[in-house]
Amino acid sequence: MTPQYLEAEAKFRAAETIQEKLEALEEMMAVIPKHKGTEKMRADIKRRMAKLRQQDKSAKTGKRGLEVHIEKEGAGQVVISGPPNSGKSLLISRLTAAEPEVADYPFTTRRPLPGMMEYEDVLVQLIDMPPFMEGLTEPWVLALARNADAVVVVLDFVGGNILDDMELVQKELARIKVRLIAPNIEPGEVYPVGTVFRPALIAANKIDMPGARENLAIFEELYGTELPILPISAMTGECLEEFKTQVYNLLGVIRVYTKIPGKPPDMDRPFVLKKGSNVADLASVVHKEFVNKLRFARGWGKNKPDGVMVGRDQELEDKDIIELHV
Ligand SMILES: Nc1nc2c(ncn2[C@@H]2O[C@H](COP(=O)(O)OP(=O)(O)O)[C@@H](O)[C@H]2O)c(=O)[nH]1
Ligand SMILES: [Mg+2]
Repeated sequence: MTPQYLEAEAKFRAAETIQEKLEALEEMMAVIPKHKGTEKMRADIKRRMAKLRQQDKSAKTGKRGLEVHIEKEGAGQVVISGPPNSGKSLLISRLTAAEPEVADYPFTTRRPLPGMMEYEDVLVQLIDMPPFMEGLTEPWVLALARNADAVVVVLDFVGGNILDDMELVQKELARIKVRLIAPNIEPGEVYPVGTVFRPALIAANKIDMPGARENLAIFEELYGTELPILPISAMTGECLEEFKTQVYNLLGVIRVYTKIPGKPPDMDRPFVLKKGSNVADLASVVHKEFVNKLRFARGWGKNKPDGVMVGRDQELEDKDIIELHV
């Protein structure tokens, strides 16, 4: 390849916006030697140009440019959202095996990156997200938040302007009628038709830095009654165990262990059910045919003294052990 081509290619790699990428690709196309040996590469450049033009067009017409859907896994899906540079990626890299890029300049994360967080004996899916930006948050980023089971808002309590940042997150979500609420409460006010409510936690990040605690006090005064706020440090690991617990609690799920009569319970693999589920709900996830064939059940756990007989309608609690008799 000629030096001109390599230079254009380097420009492409460094390009940040669709426009810059397109310009670099055009330059690559212009300087690439045109012979049989580069046929494939030229086709590839053309394909990339077409794709970027398409994205550009959809962005301008306000259509959804890119559709991103992430299959839910584990006990629930939680998006890690917030303004640029607040520490989302560092947090994910601490809690999961995912290895997102962490850097002290904004916009390092351009694609959502899921990772699984271990909490006791279950896994919770966390998604590292591109940042929210005033009026510019990509529609698919907002759609992911709408589709998730819960939302964590990571704010930088040192370098960020926390009040503006929080307002920005709420404003962006309001564009697609998503409203953040504390877990386990019923929305009180009247909201626009079609509003969906997502349980949320505010992670007051960078609490290891001087000044962060003072900002936390101010922030708590304004948002403390609306949403749970947990000071953490993705850097030092401070309060990350508590973070895991609170994230799990956002999901509104319970774990139930099953037991075969005469055998010890299977404590390795709980069934994860929505809070409020009953014995019949458990039976249906254990086996399709169990719901109808269920004769009776025995339960161990909270509100269930050792091996008490429970009916199909008996509500289940986190960590119950249930023996299904079919
Ligand atoms: N002191 C301190 N720095 C942090 C903390 N969390 C993240 N950072 C730094 O903040 C910058 C942005 O982090 P990153 O995870 O890339 O932010 P993102 O844009 O929200 O994904 C990096 O330089 C991180 O090292 C923290 O808890 N304390
Ligand atoms: Mg990031």
